[in-house]
Amino acid sequence: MRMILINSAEVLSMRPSFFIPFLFLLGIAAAAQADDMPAFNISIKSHHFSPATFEVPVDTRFRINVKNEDDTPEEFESQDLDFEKIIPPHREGFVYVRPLDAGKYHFFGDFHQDTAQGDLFAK
Ligand SMILES: [Cu+2]
Repeated sequence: MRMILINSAEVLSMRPSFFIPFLFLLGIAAAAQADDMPAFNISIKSHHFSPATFEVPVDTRFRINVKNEDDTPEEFESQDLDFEKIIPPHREGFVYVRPLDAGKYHFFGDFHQDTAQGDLFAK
C-alpha cells in the first residue's frame, strides 16, 4: 500500500512536465490537420450562390468558405449537412462539414430562399 502511494505521488509530480509538451504536440497535429483539410470557396451575390453546385470528396472532412458580397446578411444553411451560419454583408464565414457518403446534399440561404439554393455532390 505504501509503495503504491509513493508511486502515485511520483506520477503526479511528473504530470505537468510530461503532459504540457504532449498537449503542445497535439496542438501542432491539430493545426497541421486543419491546414490539410480541403476547402471550397463560394460566394453570395444578388442572393445567388456562385458556384451553386460543386463536388467534394467522399469520406473527408472539409471546410466551405462563404463570401457574402451582398449588402444584406445571409444565413448559409443546410439541413442535410446540419449547419447554419449567419454571414454579415461583405464578410466571410465558414463551416466545417463531416465526412460524407456519396450523394447529393442541399444547401440554401435561409434569408433569401427564393434564389439562394445550391447542392454539393460528394463523389
Ligand atoms: Cu436558418
